[in-house]
Amino acid sequence: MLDELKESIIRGDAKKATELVKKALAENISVEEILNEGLIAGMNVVGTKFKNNEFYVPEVLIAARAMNQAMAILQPEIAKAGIKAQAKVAIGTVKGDLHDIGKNLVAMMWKGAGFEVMDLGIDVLEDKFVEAAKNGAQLIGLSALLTTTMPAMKDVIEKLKAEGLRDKVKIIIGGAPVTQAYADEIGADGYAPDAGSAVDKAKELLGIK
Ligand code: B1M
Repeated sequence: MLDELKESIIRGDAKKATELVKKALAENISVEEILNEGLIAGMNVVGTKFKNNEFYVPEVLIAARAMNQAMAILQPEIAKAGIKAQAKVAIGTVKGDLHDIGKNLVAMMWKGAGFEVMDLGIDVLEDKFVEAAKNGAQLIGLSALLTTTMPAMKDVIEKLKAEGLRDKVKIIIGGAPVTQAYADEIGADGYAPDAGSAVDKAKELLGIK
C-alpha cells in the first residue's frame, strides 16, 4: 500500500493519495512509515525527475498539491506521535524581489523532504531572516530572480554576521541569475540550480542522509 501511496504522489493523484493515507491509518500502519515510505519517498522521486528534466513545473506543483492534501490528513497523527521534523528551515525571496514561483517550489520540496519550513514570503528584509535564525532555523534559503536583487543576498549574510548568528545557520542561495561562483563570492554555504537539488544541498549541509 505504501508503494501505491508513493506512486500516487509521483502521479499527483491527490484523491488517491488522501484515500490511501486514510486506509493506511485505519490499518494501523505507523505514521512514520506512511510519511517516510509513502509521501516523502514519492516527493524524492519527483525531485529527482525534476532535476533530470523528466518532470516540469506543472508536474511538481500537482505532486506537491497531492502531498499537501495527504499531509493535512496525517498532520494530527504526526502531532500525536510526536514525530520531529528532520530540520527547521526558513526560505524567502530577498528584498525588492517579488518572484515567488521558484521559491515556492523549493519550499514544497523541502516540506516533502520532511523539513519544517518557515516561508517568509517575498520582498523579505534582512531582519526577517535574522528573526528566523533566532527562532531556530538551522538553514536559510534565499531566492532572487533579478540581477538587481542578488546583492540583497549578501546583505542578509552580512546582517547575520553582525548579529553573531552566521555560524549558527547554513545558507543556500538560488534563482535563475544566481551561480555557484556568486555563492562563493558572497560567502553562502551552498547554491542549488533547481528545487530538487535544493533538497540534496540542504541535506548535505545539515548532515542528513
Ligand atoms: Co519577472 N523577470 N520581472 N516577473 N519574470 C524575469 C526573472 C526576467 C528574466 C524576464 C526577462 O526579462 N526575460 C527578468 C529579469 C532580468 C534580470 O534581472 N536578469 C524579469 C524582470 C525584469 C521583471 C520586472 C523588473 C519587470 C518589470 O516590471 N519591468 C518585474 C520585477 C518585479 C520585482 O520583483 N520587483 C518582474 C515581475 C514579474 C511578475 C510579477 C510579472 C512575475 C512574477 C510572478 C510570481 O513570481 N508570482 C514575473 C515572472 C513570472 C517572470 C518569469 C517570466 C518567470 C519566472 C519564474 O517563475 N520561472 C521570468 C523569465 C524567465 O525566467 N523565463 C522573469 C519559473 C520558476 C520555476 O523558475 O524562479 O528560476 P525560477 O526557480 C527555479 C530555479 O531558479 C531555482 O529553483 C526553481 C525551480 O527549479 N530556485 C532556487 C529559485 N529559487 C531558489 C532558491 C534556492 C534554490 C533554488 O535555494 C534557496
